[in-house]
Amino acid sequence: MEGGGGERRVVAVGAGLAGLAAAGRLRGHSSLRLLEAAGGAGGRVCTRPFASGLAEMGAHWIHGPSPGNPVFRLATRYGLLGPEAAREENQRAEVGGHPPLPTAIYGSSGRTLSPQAVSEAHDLFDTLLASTRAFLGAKEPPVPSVGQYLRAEIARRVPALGGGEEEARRLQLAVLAACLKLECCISGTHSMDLVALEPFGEYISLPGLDCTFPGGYSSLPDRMLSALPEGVLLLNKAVKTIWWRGSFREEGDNSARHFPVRVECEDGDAFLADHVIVTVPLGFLKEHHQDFFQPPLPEQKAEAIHRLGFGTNNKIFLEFERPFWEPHQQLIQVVWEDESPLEEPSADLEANWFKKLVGFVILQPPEQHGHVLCGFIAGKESEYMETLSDAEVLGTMTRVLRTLTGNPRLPAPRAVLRSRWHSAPYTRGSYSYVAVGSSGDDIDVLAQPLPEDPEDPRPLQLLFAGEATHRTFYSTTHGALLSGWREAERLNQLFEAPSPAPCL
Ligand code: 6YU
Repeated sequence: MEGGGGERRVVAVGAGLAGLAAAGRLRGHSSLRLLEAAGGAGGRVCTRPFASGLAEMGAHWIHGPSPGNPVFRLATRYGLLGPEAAREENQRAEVGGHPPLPTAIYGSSGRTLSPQAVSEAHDLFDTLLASTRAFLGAKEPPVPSVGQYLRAEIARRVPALGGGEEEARRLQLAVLAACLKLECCISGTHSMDLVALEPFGEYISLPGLDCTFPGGYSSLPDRMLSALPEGVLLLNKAVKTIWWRGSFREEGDNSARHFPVRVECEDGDAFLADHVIVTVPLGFLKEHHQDFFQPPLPEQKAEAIHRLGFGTNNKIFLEFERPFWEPHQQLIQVVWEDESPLEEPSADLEANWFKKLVGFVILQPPEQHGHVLCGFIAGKESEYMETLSDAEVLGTMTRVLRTLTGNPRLPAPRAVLRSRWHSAPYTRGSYSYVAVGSSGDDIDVLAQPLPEDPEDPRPLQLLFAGEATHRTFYSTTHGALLSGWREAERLNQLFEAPSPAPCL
């Protein structure tokens, strides 16, 4: 069956935002199944109860909440956002992905650093980061990675840093090292040395002051799910193998109806389909694509999967009996005063993993959340943290905070909760980035449906969605949502096209 008319069976794999968006947009199919490995929908949008409020284990903010952002539009339509997000001046704010929030900066010597003391380094870092955009389209960027470029520029400016004073210069370098770590969290990578310089400017930051969901980010996938017909979503249905380019018939069906795709699940169930929309994370594809698709993916697609980056960014939530921070503060930034971006960071994960922690978001308002900090940590140190017990993480965080506050008797947090995205078997990390050796073209190759030949009589057997398939909004919820709509529209167009001669 091709083109319009006849039975059209569609299976979508993965019920994150991309899968839910695709399922909600499809028209003209006769049967749709959304298969999800986990026990609930939402994927990397995952709100959990913690303390007296909620904790976002995955996506935290709408990045760039403004009319150009489809997540913002949908959340507004569903009435899921607070009054701040509705304010037009907030929607117009251009912050380039780095919203200015009231911040306390804690140094490892146990003192709080004044904003003036660190502004030189912050301003320099912002300027250098913005200058990376100039390399978009460059045939020969000066160095392969964002990290190498930033460090080379920092090295050139060292003599002038801190007004030439040795101690002040060391502090500026330590702040620059902290800025680099924050950038690792934003890009979801172990090191900015892994992030390609030339395509870095292709990522688009939308205007708007990042906002959160008062009822939890999961309220969005919950609403999207409630709009789907009952029975479409099947939970705890991990897909094991997608057989494509085949000719499969339902058991006991003696009609001439054959399907090109058979989706086989871990539990032995199987679903025959004309089209499968694959929305599993790039981390899962990296680990499993060779067995997950039979026959295996074409070489070009497999290479794109290998080349693109997928790293880890985790959160550590800590609940305190009483706040040790000022009520108006929203962020705590951490500076290890002996660090420099010009020196190799320690490779001893066991001894030093916690130094990769960039700081904490203070969950607001305390009446809703209790006194809760949300720490961010990326890279191998974050993956090492996943292997520790809750008690070990809580103990280390207590020691770190005692050092940073200079208060050896600071009470320990009373509860801890952390994400473990690298260990999650159906995710294997947090989100994608364009790695050295890769480019935006690889994102497009990943998004390309199969079979490749547009004249194939059984077109669009495999379609690919998910955040890692969006060339300018990768790593975000809006990228995921748009990618799902994109693939649904691709099928809708096929279904609406005039039907060629039937060919069974
Ligand atoms: C955003 C934010 N955010 C923090 C953290 C994380 C992410 N993101 P899904 O994985 O959701 O769905 C796939 C499903 O498939 C899943 O349910 C699986 O169980 C299932 N599956 C897998 N295998 C299967 C199988 N075999 N069978 C059946 N099912 C299977 N985004 O907009 N704001 O604040 C953050 C953050 C810790 C982990 C984020 C944020 C990323 C989003 O969460 C993510 O993109 C989407 O939810 C993915 O949806 P999906 O449907 O594609 O996959 C220059 C430059 C810089 C570039 N980066 C800048 C942006 C920074 C990104 N922001 C990150 C920050 C935070 C805090």
